[in-house]
Parts: sequence; structure tokens; C-alpha cells
Amino acid sequence: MPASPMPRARTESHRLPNDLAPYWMPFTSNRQFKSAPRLLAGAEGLYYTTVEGRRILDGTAGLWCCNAGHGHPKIVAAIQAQAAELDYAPAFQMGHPKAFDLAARVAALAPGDLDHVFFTNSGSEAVDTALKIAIAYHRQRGEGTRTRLIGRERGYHGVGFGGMSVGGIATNRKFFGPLLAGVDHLPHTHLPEKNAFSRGEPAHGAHLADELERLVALHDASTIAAVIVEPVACSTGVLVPPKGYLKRLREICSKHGILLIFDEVITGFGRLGANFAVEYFGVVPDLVTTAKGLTSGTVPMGAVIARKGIYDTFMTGPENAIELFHGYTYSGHPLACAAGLAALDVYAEEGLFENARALSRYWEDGLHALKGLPHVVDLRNIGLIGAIELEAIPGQPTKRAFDAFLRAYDKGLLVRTTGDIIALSPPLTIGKAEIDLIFGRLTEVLKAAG
Ligand code: PXG
Repeated sequence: MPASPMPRARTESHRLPNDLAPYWMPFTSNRQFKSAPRLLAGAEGLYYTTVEGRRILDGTAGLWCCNAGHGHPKIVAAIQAQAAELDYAPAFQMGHPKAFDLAARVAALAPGDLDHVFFTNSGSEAVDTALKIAIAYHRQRGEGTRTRLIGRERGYHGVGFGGMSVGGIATNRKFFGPLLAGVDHLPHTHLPEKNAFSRGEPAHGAHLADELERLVALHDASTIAAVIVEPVACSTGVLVPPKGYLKRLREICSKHGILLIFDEVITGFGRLGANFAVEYFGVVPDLVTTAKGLTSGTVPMGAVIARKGIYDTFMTGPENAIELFHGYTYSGHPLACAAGLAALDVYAEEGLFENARALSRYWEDGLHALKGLPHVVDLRNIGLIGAIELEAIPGQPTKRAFDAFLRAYDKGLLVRTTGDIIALSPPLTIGKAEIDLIFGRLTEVLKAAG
């Protein structure tokens, strides 16, 4: 879609708020933000407009979610029409057609017998749902001792107690007590000494999947319900799986009757130029968690996709009995379903996953051209995801990347940072010209920092 040349007409959202104090902002340095707020008023195509009327190129698809770009007319119209037609339908013991339609569409996109879809409202809820399904599945089969959950260091699975517990980012865990009992972690796969500046999947590290055998030997397979990993660990700063790693993890899980969960909240819906990472890597897990791109970020929604055998295991007992005591008031919300159906239409009609795939090499070349700029210690990429790791300022971790984020924003480019890593994930509607713009502006930012 063409970017609008001018900010849209001034509306209520273009005014400055009177009081910044009451809103406790999530995952934000509240005091820094409120001293110099970055407020967005509008969005169209690949660009945000700030309250001051500046245009900002969206290098992050919002928070890795607006895969169809912003304000797509088809998605906007679907949400508007749905709000007028059916605002809400009870999610328990009642339904509405679009929830079934969307589940069928999502199942059709997922390979193999990943056939059944449970709706949530976020990635965090999708993760907690998948963990609960995994534990309940084993109990249902008479293996109630399988309750242990295995995550991975540096993993991010949202902020519920389940996701936090299997997650592996220390700052997201250490403030919140003992977390879930019976959780262990695989080692992360970051091997910069061997893999720095890899293009796509790094060559070294498949052996790290064998650490699962060590955990099985320690805990015994009969206590382990599931292993959960992000196929590409994004929030921690984009760790691409080493060649062969995911396949090995799948083999070890199958050998020991352990369910494998892929957390595809970011990698689902085209981010890698495929429907899911499942397809990209050719490794089929037992459960897939998604969110974000499912509705192109327009209405909150997440989903768990389960293999047929898991669903069927629950479909036993008396016909009028509830099979899974789990769900949310807003599971399969009509507005989210309408947005999801429209987003999936747009992805297909405009060939956006194909666009992502076709551009991934150009994207890779643009990113790796930053090699040699001041303080750049690693560059990582896959699909339309990129990461620039910077050398930390001694004694001031995170400052170098955060300063780059602020300078990029001043230059009209939105990026994300985590630690001293800049992460990039533009809408899948991007073209070569805007890829050039992103890396051109980042080059200026990084040179100025040197
Ligand atoms: N799993 C994964 C793999 C995620 O990336 C979640 C679960 C949680 O989703 P919700 O919808 O509950 O936020 C996520 C979310 C970032 C960033 O910039 C990443 C996420 C969210 C916000 C920022 O790294 N990932």
C-alpha cells in the first residue's frame, strides 16, 4: 500500500494528554518516557505519524505484529462491520460462525495434523493454555506424573506465571518469587565465538539439543510433560536456531513421549516467509502457540494449534461433559475473529508471505552491510527479522542500544532494543526502497554513535 504523503487530518488522538502520570506503562522506562514522550497519533501503510505530525517508518511492525502494515482498508472495514453486526457472543457453551471459520483457516495454514485451534487474547495466554493442555493431556492418558515443563535460557514466552516460569530472561523472572515448581531449562543456543555474523541459520550448535537427554536422565521422562521453545528466539535479541537443532529436539521429544511446543507468537503468519516456522524448518511440534500476526496486531488475539491426537484424547467421556476446564471470556471474540479472517485474506490476496520470502535475501544483504560500523559485534537474520548486537558501554549495559533507538526515532525510524541489541521486523508489505531507508538511517545512527 502506498504510504500517505501527509499526516491525516488532526483528530482527538493528535492532542497531547493532559496528565502522563496515571498510566503505568508496560515494559517501559516510565520516568524517561514521561520526561520526553514519544506519542503516536496515526498509522497508515509502513508509517506511523506522531502527535507532532512527524512520519516514522515502522521498522518493527509495531511490536512484531502488524504484518499487513497499518490501517489496511479491508481489515479496518471488517472490524467496523463486525462491531455493528455482533459485538460479543458468549465464549462458553455458545458460539458464532466466524470463530469456527477462523479456526478452520488457521488449521488449514498449519501443516500436518495440526488441526484444532483454541483461541486466547494474547501470546502469554496462548503459552499458558498450551502448557495446561500438555499437562492435562498426559493426565487424560493416564500418565499424570508427567507435569514437568522444560523451557530454555533466554526464551520469552510472555508474562503469565507459566510463560515466565519456562522463560529464560532473568529480568523478567527475578522480581516475581519462586514461579512454577517443576520447571527446568535447556541452554540457550547463542555461540558468538563460532557463529558471529552468520547469515540465516548458524552452522554450530545442533548438539545443544542433546542437553535434553541430560535433563531426561536427571528427571526421568515419566515426569516431563513438554518442552517449549521459540523456533527463533526473538525477544532476547534474535537467536536463530543452529542448523539441525530443532530437528534433533523433535527426535528426542518423540523418543521420550514428551510433547514439543513451538512458540510461534512472532514467527507465525509470514515473518519467516512461510505460514509458520514449522513449515520453514520442516519440523512439526505437537502444539503451536501464536498471536500478533494472527490479526495483524489490530485486535488482541492469540491461539494454540493442537495436533489431532491431542484434541481427540480429550474428546472422551460423557457427551455433555466439558472436556477442558479452561477458556477466557474473550476467547474467539467476534471483533478479533473478523480481524483475523480479514488479515488472512490480505496475506493471501497480496502474497505477503511470498513477499517476505522474496525479500529475505535483500534484507540479509542490507543488514550485513552494517558490518564494520562502530561497536557492531554481531549481525543476525532470518526471514524479515534482523538483529544488530552492539558492544555494551562498560558499566552501562543497554545504554548504547537505547541511545541508538532514540536517535533512530529522531531520524524517523522505529526500531526495538533489548539489552544492547537492536531488533528489526518490518511489516511484510515492505519493499526494497524502504529496506534501503531502514539500513541507510541505521548506518547514520551507528556512525554518529561511533
Ligand atoms: N511468546 C513469544 C515468543 C513472544 O514473542 C509472547 C509469547 C507473549 O505475547 P503477548 O501477546 O502476551 O505479549 C511473546 C511476545 C519485543 C517484544 O520487542 C516481544 C513480545 C512482546 C512485546 C515486545 O521483543 N513478544
